[in-house]
Amino acid sequence: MRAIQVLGGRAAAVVATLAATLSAGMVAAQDTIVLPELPSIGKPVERGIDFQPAATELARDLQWLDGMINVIMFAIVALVTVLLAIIAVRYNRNSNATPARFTHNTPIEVAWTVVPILILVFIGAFSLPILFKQQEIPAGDVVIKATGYQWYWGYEYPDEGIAFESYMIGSPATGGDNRLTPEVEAQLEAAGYTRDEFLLATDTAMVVPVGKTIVVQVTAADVIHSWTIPAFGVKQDGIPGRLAQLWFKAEQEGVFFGQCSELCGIDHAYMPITVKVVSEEAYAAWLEQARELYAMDPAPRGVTVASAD
Ligand SMILES: [Cu+2]
Repeated sequence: MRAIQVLGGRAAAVVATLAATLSAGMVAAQDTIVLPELPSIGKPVERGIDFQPAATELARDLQWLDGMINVIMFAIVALVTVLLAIIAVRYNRNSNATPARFTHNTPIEVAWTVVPILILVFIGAFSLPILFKQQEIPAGDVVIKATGYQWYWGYEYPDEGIAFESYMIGSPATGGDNRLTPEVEAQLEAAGYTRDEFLLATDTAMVVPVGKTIVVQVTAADVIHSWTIPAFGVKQDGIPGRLAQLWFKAEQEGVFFGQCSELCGIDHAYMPITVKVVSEEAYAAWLEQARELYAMDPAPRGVTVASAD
């Protein structure tokens, strides 16, 4: 549909964009809007076992919480292991032939009830504020609706009248068959991605300004999908007929990746999420072109899109 639109009346815009694209030395696969070159930050790394670098306060919070709870967990595991070892050595049949036969010890029972309660209250005192911070949705500077489809994501900027789809580079919609062929590799490179970003990179990306509160309304059109960007510390199921929300404020410019995180059918693995965090100026420039290129279908939809504020 976009292609038809472009052919129909956007020839001048396309030519201008194409010229800009060529002069910038990079050609996007389908997305003809040129963005400044961005570092690729939020993605998995070879043999990585840690979190992706936190790019929002939310992600920093929950990575810190994970570390704190890990300390408690390892301390408990160490304590139990030591107790088991002591008992195995000191109270086996050889070293303790006649065992004591009591079955109750009130002080110990009180202690092993109260101490875990205190530990849980301590964890709750830190985890609940972090949970509430994620779940209390602030007024967004930019509101975007993300809709999961089998198997791609659709993005709408209702306040800007923008709507576009985002397909994995190498998926059937971009002329591939979900495999990394030399053609797909060329497509990736042309769009500014590397070979190892196959399965993560999309033809179009959600574009947001750095340092602004972004509210994403997540839903789905067919089955349940899940929208996530690990480096932002956000994940939300998109459920048909419901509108859930998440928010984030990205602190650095760059490209961030996520993948659909709710098993949604045969091509579940091939509907990644690409978010580009750009400067305010670059965002304004992108918006201007996006309003032309991705103009929302003006036909009445019978559905009013909710706004966060
Ligand atoms: Cu999915």
